Amino acid sequence: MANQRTLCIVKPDAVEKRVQGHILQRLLDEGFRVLALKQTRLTRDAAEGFYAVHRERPFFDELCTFMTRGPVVVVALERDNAVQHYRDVIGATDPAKAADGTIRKLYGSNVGENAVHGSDSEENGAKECGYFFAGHELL
Ligand code: 3AN
Repeated sequence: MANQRTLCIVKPDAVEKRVQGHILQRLLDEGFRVLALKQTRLTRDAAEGFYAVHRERPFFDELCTFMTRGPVVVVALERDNAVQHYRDVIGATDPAKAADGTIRKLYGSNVGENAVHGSDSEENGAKECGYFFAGHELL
């Protein structure tokens, strides 16, 4: 399968637990290439824009409050079959339901504080990388 891009965000809960290095190493071990990487802090506007598709969901406000409570590490990744492979590596949205050995099982706390974000399609993977990084940073 062709190269795809997907976006990892190490969420505030995982940065607070100081496991961002473990998560990055796992992704490297899984064959992902890091195209771009930064630690940043999301503004409320940035979080609401990123999660705009979830605006009508009951947890939207809680999600944006959580995502802005501390630093995040944003990583643009590339690999063949990146979107599905990454989702396999992170596991189910709810860490309690995630398979053993997945990132969310290892480092997530609950369905809201689940350690990492993952893109859900090839189209969104490319779009989300572009939300955080300029085109020349993703070459
Ligand atoms: P995923 O991140 O696995 O694609 P989505 O797209 O269903 O999951 O949800 C987006 C984000 O919203 C999740 N990463 C999670 O942090 C948060 N979320 C999903 N469901 C809930 C919920 N019931 N309560 C609080 N936060 C939630």
